[in-house]
Amino acid sequence: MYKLHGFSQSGNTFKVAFLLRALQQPWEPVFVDFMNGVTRTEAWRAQSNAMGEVPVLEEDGHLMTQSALSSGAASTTPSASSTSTFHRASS
Ligand SMILES: N[C@@H](CCC(=O)N[C@@H](CS)C(=O)NCC(=O)O)C(=O)O
Repeated sequence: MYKLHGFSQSGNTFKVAFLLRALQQPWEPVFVDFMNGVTRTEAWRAQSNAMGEVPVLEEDGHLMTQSALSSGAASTTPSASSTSTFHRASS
């Protein structure tokens, strides 16, 4: 199941959540306390997103960033039967 790290006021998080719903993929939200600066910590940059941003989409422990890329990749995925709905930038 996908885990979407972000927060509800984030338009970039919303884009990915919208896509997951549209593709009928099971997912769960993981709240990131953006307003209190979590994404600007060294820990966040080291463990989640070196850019210091949300959203981060997690699948089986693999982290994906950049909402537009995941949306674009999914829109060009030829079949819903693919192993993964999202293409991974690092594989
Ligand atoms: N290109 C990134 C942009 C993500 C982005 O800008 N997210 C905002 C929240 S909606 C953020 O984390 N900004 C970091 C900051 O303002 O410190 C994407 O599409 O995922």
